[in-house]
Amino acid sequence: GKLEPKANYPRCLPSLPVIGSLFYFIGHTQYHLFFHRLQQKYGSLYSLYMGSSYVVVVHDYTHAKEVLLKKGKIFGGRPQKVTTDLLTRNGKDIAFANYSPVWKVQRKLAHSALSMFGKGSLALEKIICQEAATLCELLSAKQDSPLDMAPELARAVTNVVCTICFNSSYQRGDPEFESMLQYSQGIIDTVAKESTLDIFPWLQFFPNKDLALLRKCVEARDQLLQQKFAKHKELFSDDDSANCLINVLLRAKLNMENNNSQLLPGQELTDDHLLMTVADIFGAGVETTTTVLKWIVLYLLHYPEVQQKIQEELDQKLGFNRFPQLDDRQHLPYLDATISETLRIRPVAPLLIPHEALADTSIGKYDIPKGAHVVINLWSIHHDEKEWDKPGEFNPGRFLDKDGKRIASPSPSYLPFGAGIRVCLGEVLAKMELFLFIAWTLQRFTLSVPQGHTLPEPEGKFGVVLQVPNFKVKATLREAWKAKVREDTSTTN
Ligand code: HEM
Ligand code: PLO
Repeated sequence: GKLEPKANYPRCLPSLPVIGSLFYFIGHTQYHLFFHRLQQKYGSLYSLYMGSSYVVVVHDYTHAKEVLLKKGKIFGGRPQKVTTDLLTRNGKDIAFANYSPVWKVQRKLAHSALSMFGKGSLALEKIICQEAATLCELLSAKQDSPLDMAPELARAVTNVVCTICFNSSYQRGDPEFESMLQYSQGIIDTVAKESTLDIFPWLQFFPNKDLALLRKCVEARDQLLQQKFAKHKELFSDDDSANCLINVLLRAKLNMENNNSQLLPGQELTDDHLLMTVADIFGAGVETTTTVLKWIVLYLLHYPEVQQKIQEELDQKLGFNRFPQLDDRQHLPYLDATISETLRIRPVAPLLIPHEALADTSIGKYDIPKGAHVVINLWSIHHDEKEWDKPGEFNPGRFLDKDGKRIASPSPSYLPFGAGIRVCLGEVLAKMELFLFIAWTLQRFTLSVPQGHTLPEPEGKFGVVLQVPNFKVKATLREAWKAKVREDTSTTN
C-alpha cells in the first residue's frame, strides 16, 4: 500500500528504492535474533521494507495481542510468497492462505477432524502409546550406543498424523514411509530459505537449485496425497462414518454440492483445497511436534538435573507397574512445566507466520496501512526481561508455584501457539504427543551425551520452524526399570 504523508507510522529502518532495507540483512540468517537486537535502536515496534513490501515488526505482548486478538480479523490476512505459493497451489491451504470464505470452511473442517481425536479420545491415546512403545523398543535395541533419535521421533509422530489423516499407519522400513520423511525434510530445508525470492519474485524465473528441490519435493508429496485421496474416494460409502481427515473433507464436499452451499461461484471447496488442507495438517502435524521433541531431548542433555526430577516425579506418581497415560498429565506438573518451558525458550515458530493488514488500521498509537505485513517476534515476547527472570535460562520451575503445582501461565508474555483467528489448530494434539512420548521414554531410559561426543549447540537455526542441530544420544535402561523387569520374570517363572 501507499503511505500517507501525514499519518503516524512506526519508526522505519533506513531504506533504498527497489531493495528497501535489504542491505541491513546482509550476512544475517537468524532473523528472530536480528530483529530482537534492532529493538535497542528502533524500539519495540518498528517498520522496514523488504523490497517493496512494507513490514511492521512487533516485539511486545501488548501490541501482539492487539494484532492477534483485539484486531485479529483485520490482521488475519497472509502475504503471498513465491515459495509458499508453490507449496500450497497459490494459497489453497490453511496456514498460508489469505482470509477468505473457503479458508474459514477449511479451518472449521480440519478443526472438527482434529477434535474428533481430541481430549479424552481413547483412540488417539492408544495410537500415540503404541508409537511410544515402538520408540522405546527401538531405543532398547540401540541401547548404550550413540543414536540419532531425530528420525525415530519423526517416524513415531508421522504415524500418529497418518492415523488422523488417513486412518492408517506404516511399518518401519516401508519405502513410502521413508520417502515421506525425505520430502518433508527437503521442503523444510528450502521453503523459508528463499527469502530473497520473496523480495524479488522475478528471480524465480532464473535457474535456482533450492527452488528446483522444493518443486521436486512438493511434487512427490502431492502425488502421494493424491493416491491417498483416490483410495479413500473409491472406498467411500454413505454410511461410512467420517473417521479420518480425508473422509471428513470428502463428506463435507459432497454435502456442500448437494445442499447448494452458501459459497459463491469461484469460491468453492475444490479438490485442490482438500488436498492442500491435508498437506498442511500433515506437514504441521509432523514438523512442529518432532521439532519440539528434539528440543526437549537437547535440553535434557544440557540439564541432567531436570531429567532426574522428571524421573523422580514419574517414579513417585506412576512407578513401573504400568505405562504412562493421558490421565497422568495432571499429576506430573514438573514434566508439564518442562514442556512449557521448552516451548518458551525455543518457540517452534519464532516469528509466527507473517500476518497482513486487510484494511487501514492501527497498532497502539501508530497507523498501519492496508497491505502491511505484520511480523510478531515471538522470540522477543518469550525473552522479554521485563516479564521473565533471566529469560535465557532454561528453568521449568518458573511454571510452578511454591508447592510445585502448575501455574497456568506465569506471564502474559507467552504465546507459543499464537492467538486469535489464526491460532494453531494442533495445540491439544501436540501437547498429548509431547507428554506421552517424553513420559514413556523417561520412565524407562536415561538420556545422556555419548562418550566422545559434545553437547549439541542450543542456538537453533531460523527457518519455517526453529531447527534443532543434529546430535546423538545414549539411551541407558534405568536400573529401577531393570529391577522391575527382573522381578516380573521371576514371579512369572
Ligand atoms: C499455526 C505453533 C503444532 C496446525 C501455528 C502458529 C503457531 C503454531 C505459532 C501460527 C499462528 C499465527 O500465525 O498467528 C505450534 C506449535 C506446535 C504446533 C508450537 C507444537 C508444539 C501443530 C500441530 C498441528 C498444527 C500438531 C496440526 C495437527 C497448525 C495450522 C496452523 C498453525 C493448520 C495455521 C493456522 C492458520 O493460519 O489459520 N501453529 N503448532 N500445529 N498450526 Fe500449529
Ligand atoms: C512443513 C513441511 C511440509 O512438507 C509442509 C508444511 C506445511 C505446514 C507448515 C509446515 C510445513 C511447517 C510448520 C508450520 C506449518 C503450518 C503451521 C506451522 C509453518 C512447511 C507453524 C509452526 O507455524
